[in-house]
Amino acid sequence: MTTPPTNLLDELQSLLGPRGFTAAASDLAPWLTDWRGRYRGKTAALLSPATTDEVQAVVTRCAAAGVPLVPQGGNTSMVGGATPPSDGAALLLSLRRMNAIRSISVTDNVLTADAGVILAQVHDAAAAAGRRFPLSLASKGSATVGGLVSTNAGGTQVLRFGPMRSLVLGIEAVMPDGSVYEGLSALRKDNRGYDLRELLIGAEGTLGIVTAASLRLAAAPGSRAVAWAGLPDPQTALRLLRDLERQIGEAVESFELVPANALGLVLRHIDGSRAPLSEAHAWNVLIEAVAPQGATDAGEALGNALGLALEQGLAADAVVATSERQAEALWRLRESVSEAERIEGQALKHDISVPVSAMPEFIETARAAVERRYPGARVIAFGHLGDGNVHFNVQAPVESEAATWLFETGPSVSAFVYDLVTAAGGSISAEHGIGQMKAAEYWRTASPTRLRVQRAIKGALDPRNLMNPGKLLPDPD
Ligand code: 2HG
Ligand code: ZN
Repeated sequence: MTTPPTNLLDELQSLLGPRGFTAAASDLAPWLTDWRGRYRGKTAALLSPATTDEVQAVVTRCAAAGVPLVPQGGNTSMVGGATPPSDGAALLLSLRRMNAIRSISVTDNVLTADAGVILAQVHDAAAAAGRRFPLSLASKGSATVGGLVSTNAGGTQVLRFGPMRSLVLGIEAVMPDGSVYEGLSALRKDNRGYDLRELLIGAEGTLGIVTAASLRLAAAPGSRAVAWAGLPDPQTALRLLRDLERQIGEAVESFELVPANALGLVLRHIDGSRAPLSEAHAWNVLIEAVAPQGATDAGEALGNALGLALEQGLAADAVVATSERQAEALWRLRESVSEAERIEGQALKHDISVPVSAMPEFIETARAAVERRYPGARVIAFGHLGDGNVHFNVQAPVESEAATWLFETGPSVSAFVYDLVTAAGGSISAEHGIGQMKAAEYWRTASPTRLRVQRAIKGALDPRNLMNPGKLLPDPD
């Protein structure tokens, strides 16, 4: 692979102007490394088009020159999905300047946003229109619409509303040949054969550049309540979830599992965090319940339901936040787990899923198996229990040199975890995608038919492998 030719760079520079083109090392640096600091890439220039027409012009010119593009949004990928390859052959294509909310229709319940719009901006715009966009995650202040679509992001409200795939009604994208797929849509029903929208969601930028999306909105909530409960094990946690759903149904929107070791990291590393319950518990759950407008206050409903659950021994202790500030503080404990883990030291991340019913036992048996086979390894399994998805992260033994352990032992630990997941009928990527981090393990564990069909799709749409090379699928030989 060679670096992009100078005449192409000159052409792109005059096309995009000073705000849309930079080759200065200091401008490039922040975007060449992922959030976790695990991958470092190289590129000759950062391209920041401001419109779909400009993206189209960039893709067309790069396709003609045979130069690959790596699309990037908020750069919060957990799997090195938005980091350019280290050979410097690809150009980095940032969508962050495309940051307009194009339209909102409260009648259609649809918000259409450019790819570079940040999730928090979508939340605010939906709220200002008396609606809400029901997908949230810890990186909501930086994750962009394009990245959320391209990774089929999940987050903490999947329990009720599903991941991005359930919330994207339409997509506009520039395809690898430079044509524009004008698929923005308010349609709830559209059965015209193969669905390009479904293909582009979760494609990790390997089939085209998402430039905008039409997002489904939900009714604004009447009230919300956030609670924290302590309990002995994941089995009890799942029983508690099902009991709360029996009592207050769909009001339960989030049910997040936090083990004592994850909470411990947050309390140690995150300023201003305080233990929510008077005693420590082996496991905790954060619960959010939302009531529609005109219904009983969510706090009252959740408080009563938790009271009955406590009487049945489905939790050892629980507290319901009595103010928005307390509710935010509880959420902050949960949403800071990644950051606290990062401060503690690099971890091996495995965002895995198994059927919900199997998850409690999986967590305990897999944890015991990993700790037996890799003495001193610290398993931190937290997250979206109600979706059958936890982050089964593994930190190096305290006494080890973490970087060396991760380098030498990490691949074997990950393969071990993925074999357990595969044997349990699960997925090695429930949320974060494959990126570059999991590519080899994905090819190792996926069925031949699945890989063959995925490669055929890639080959049909991007035969020269110019869209985010090195991610998701193996580079053609
Ligand atoms: C979460 O659920 C994110 O907080 C990040 O998906 C998980 O850091 C992780 O492993
Ligand atoms: Zn997650």
